[in-house]
Parts: sequence; C-alpha cells; structure tokens
Amino acid sequence: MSKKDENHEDEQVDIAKRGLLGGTAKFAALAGAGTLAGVTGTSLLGSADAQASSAKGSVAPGDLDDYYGFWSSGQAGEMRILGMPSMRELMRIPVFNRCSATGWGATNESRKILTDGLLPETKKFLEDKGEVWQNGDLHHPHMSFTDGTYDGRYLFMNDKANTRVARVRCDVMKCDKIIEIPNASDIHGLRPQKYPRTGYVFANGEHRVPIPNDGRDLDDPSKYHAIFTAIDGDKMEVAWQVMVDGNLDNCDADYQGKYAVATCYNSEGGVTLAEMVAAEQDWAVIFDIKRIEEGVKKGDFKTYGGVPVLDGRKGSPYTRYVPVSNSPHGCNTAPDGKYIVINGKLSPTATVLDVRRFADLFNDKIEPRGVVAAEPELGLGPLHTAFDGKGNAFTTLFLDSQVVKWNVQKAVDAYAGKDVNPILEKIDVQYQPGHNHSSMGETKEADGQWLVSLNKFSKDRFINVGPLKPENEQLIDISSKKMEIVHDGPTFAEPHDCIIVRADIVNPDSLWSKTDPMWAEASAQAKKDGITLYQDSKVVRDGNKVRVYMYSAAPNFSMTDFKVKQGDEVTVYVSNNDKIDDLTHGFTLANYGVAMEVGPQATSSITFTADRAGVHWFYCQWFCHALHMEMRGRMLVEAS
Ligand code: CUK
Ligand code: CUA
Repeated sequence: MSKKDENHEDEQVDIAKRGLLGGTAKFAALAGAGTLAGVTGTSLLGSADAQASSAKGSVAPGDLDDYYGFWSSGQAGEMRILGMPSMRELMRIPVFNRCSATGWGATNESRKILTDGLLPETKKFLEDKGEVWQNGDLHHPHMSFTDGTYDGRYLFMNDKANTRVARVRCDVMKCDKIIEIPNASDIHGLRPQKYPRTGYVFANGEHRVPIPNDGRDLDDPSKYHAIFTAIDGDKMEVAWQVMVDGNLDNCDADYQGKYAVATCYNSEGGVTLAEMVAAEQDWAVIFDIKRIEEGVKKGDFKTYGGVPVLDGRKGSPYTRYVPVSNSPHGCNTAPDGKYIVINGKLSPTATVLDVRRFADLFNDKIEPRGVVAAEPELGLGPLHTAFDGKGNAFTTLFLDSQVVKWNVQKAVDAYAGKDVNPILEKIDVQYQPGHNHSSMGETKEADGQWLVSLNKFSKDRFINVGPLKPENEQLIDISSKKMEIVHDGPTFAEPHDCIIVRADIVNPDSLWSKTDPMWAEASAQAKKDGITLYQDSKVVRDGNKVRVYMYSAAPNFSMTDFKVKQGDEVTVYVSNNDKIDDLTHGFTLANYGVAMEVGPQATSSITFTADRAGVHWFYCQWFCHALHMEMRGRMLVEAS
C-alpha cells in the first residue's frame, strides 16, 4: 500500500487556471461533485485518473495499514486507534470514560490512575459522592517528540471537562497517568514540546476563573485569569504556569525548543457571548520558554496550588501579545519550522507568524505585528491547518464546509506586495469541518500523503439513525496536485482532533511483562500475603477483608470456587498465565457489577463488598478458547 511514487507532479501552480477557478463557491461545488463522483465510480469527468483513484485509500482484507491514527473522542472520553488509510477502527483506549469491556473505572489499577493525580479538593469531592469517575471531554491526542518528530513513547491528551491531562503508554496502549491541573479551568489546547524532546506538554486553561477559585471574586470577572501550563511529560507533574490576559484556546510549540504559542479569544475578558466577541481584535500569545525557566529559577513567581505561577500578563518579560482578528482558534506550526499559522475562525483570514522574528519581538526591536509574515484570506470560518511538508497548507473552513489548500510562501509573497494568489484549490467536505490532520503533519517528517477532515455534521451522508447523527470523517488524498476525497467514515462523538503516525514509529508489545508497574500494588500486597502471583491460588482472610488470588490458563481459572461471608470486603486478583498473542481473559462476577480484562501475562484486581448472599458465578468474558463458556467458577457467600 504505497503510493509514494505516484507523485512526480510539479507542485508549481498554474496561476491562470487557478485565477479562473480559484476561490469561488461555484468552482468548489464543481470540484466537490467531481471528486465524489470519483469515489462512487461514476466519474463526471470520465477520466481514467479519476476512475483509478477510487481504489486509493482502500486496504484489502488481511493487508495492514501504513499509519496509525490516534483519535480523540470528545465527550465520549476515550482515545481511539484507527488504521490509516483504511480508517478501520482498531482499538478504543479508555481514559476519561468508564469501560465495561476492560473494567476501566472498576479495577483497582484503573481507579488508582483515575484518582492519584487529582487535587485534594477533587478527591474529597468524589469521596463524598462515593465515586472515582468523572465524565470526560477528550479533545487533543498528541504523541511525544524527540528532535522534531514522533518517538513512539507516549500519547498525551486533555480533558476539557474536568481540567485533566492524561498520558497513554505506547508500549501497551493503556493510560498510565492522569493529573488534574491546579489554578486552571478546563484544559483545552494541548501540544507536546517538539524539540529537543517532550519534555514539556503545554496545556491551555481555557476559561478564566479567580485564583484560587475558592469563592472569592465571584462577581468580579476582571479578577478572573486563564492559565498556561507546562507539564513535565516524563514525571507527569506541573513544571510551571503562566497567567495571561484573555482566554486560551489552542497552542503549539516551535521546532527550536524556544517558544510556545497560544491563540486567545475573548481579549475583552467578557463573560457573555456579546462581551466576548465585542472587540475587533484578539491575539496570539507567545511564551518565551527560556525566560520563563529563568524566572522560575529566580523565584519570580507566586505559588498557588503547590505550583509556581508567573505573571505573563501584558507587559511581562515572559510573553508577547500579537494582535490578530477576532476569536482565533487553531494554532499550527509548519514542518519547515519557520511559520506558525493562527486560524481566524470569525475572520476569513489566517495569520502567519514568522518564528525567526520572535527573538527581536522579545528584545523589543520590533512591534508585535512585526512577526506577522502573511495574512491570506482563505474563506469563511478557518479553524485548523495541516501541512504536507512541501510548503502547502490545508485549512478547514467551518462555515464554507470546505478544505482550502494554499501555499505558505505565496501567502508570504502576497503579504509583501507581490501579485500572487496563494490559494491553490478548495474542495467540499461533508459538512462543517473542525480539525484536519495530515500524515506526520505536525512533525518535521510531514510526508504529504493523506489528510483527514473531521466533520462535525454528517446530515444526509448515511442512512438515518435518529435525531442524533454520527459525525463524518473524510480521507483526502493530498499526494498529487489535486486533492481527492477517497473515503468517508461515520463516527460517534466527537473526534475533535487526531494524528496520523507512520506505522514503523509505533511498536506496541503483544504481551505484558509480569512485573509491569501497572499492578505494582497488587504485587506488593501479594508479597505481604506470601503469594507468588501467576503461581499460587489462595484465599487470604484479614479481618473482614478477603483477598482471593487466582490465575488463569485457557480454559481454566485456577480456582473453581471460593467462600466468603456476607459483608466481607473482597479483592479478587487474577493473573493471566497465557503467553499467546491475543489471548485475553476476563473476570466477570454475575450480579455484582464486577468485570475486568486480564491481558496475556497481566494481573488485574477488583474490590467489592460481598453483600449479596448465595451462589454467584464468575466467568471469563473475553472469548479465549473453545471451552470459553465453561471457563467459570463460583463465589459462595454465606448469609450473615
Ligand atoms: S478544538 Cu474541536 S474543532 Cu477543542 Cu481542537 Cu477546534
Ligand atoms: Cu478465558 Cu474466555
């Protein structure tokens, strides 16, 4: 499945042709119709090219994909893995959600991850309700970087709903850390540092709140603040925070390891919609990472919630505010390392910042607008921009329901007064795109093969499933001069964002290691109880606490039954002894709401109160063997 050689076409644009066709809605509609015809095989153009290309993006049964897609799921709270370009959904990784298949939110291991990194007040808030779980709103999944490209170590992602940032280990594709960010409210934009490595994970606190947010200043929005956070991605701890003016929306890092940039809407500091969009201009904030680190060293901060908070409001040495049109949204660094594109949202323009001028800006040699290198007019509702690594940018136009391809250098030339049109092509997408993402597009290895458009509405695109419709993600072949939509995929709530990573970079294991830190507590408890996990099967009584250790080997649990007393607090530990690829067992305890996945060579544990007397079957809920149905046993609960 490689089409790398197909693209020998010169990217040089035929100006006359573009001038004739470019930019008008009429052309876009025509281009869209032609493109779609190519997909259905009834090409209006009738060209052999369009016919042949309908097979692009399809991966034959049994063939493997070239790329991993890591997808957000918005308010569903999980992360998803897709194969690309087939867009086959391969896996769901529970993070900010509950999952009955894997026991995420129910097992002791997942409950620890879900609660360990929360702020004390949140822990108490949940304990008072007897809960560990909070809903999630996962927007932005991004992989860790080394030297400007993905390194296959971790994925990081935000939860807008409860101000959290999570990490997924790429070796086992499970979430291993979740932290709640103090002082901020509602983490939105999130990007890892690209150079020299991650390093920091930058996280935008979107909404403005008083600091500390303990009941003071309720009616005085002038005292509310938004907080930019740098998280140490190795330790998953907050390194430092910067207080800014306005709201924070999206962010990105440079390729030099010196700056991060965030879009800000609501420079007005308003609390109603009318107030938030009143001003003609908002801004992009640039953060000088070195200066901030020096500021932390010098002690130029206040400590709130246990972390250093620097004052980065206007006039501070740590930040610069670059005025851009009303309510900018996406923030995307180009793979050449020179430019960062700020997407206009309410303005039909994108503002291109030249990273090479940032030093002069911080040294007050130029005015803030002096870093603007271009401001092309792209269409209505520009939200996010992706890159092909060949100098071209692809921006979603939410209101126009289009993706516009434009050339960054031509936009820079036009801004400098040259008579060139940077717009290369527009195609219709179905409908209202938010994020888009190109293969390896946020790395220096952007390869210009594929672009995904994540569309918020599918409307009439699929058979009707009721008032709540799926969204629609479309795959666009960007390897040749003309963009071409080659695939549609409906999807459940709500992939804001995704990344497309070359498959050779991601190398997950097929088996767990028996000593994985994920179940360190279970191992420690077993040791105290004189138990060797994966070997012993035993019931240990400790007052009214009962610990049941068993292992599994298809199609058996090592215990056929165990007996407890009504009211006992029971913990069941299951270690999976099977070493075979894909041989996952499970443990479901009937009528107790207890279920968990136990991966090959893994240990999982779950704790519950045995408050229902009687015979309760436990069974394996992951199909593992011809005798899978027989893989079960009994918990016998004596009435008290
Ligand atoms: S945001 Cu969703 S379309 Cu949360 Cu990245 Cu722009
Ligand atoms: Cu073990 Cu099914």
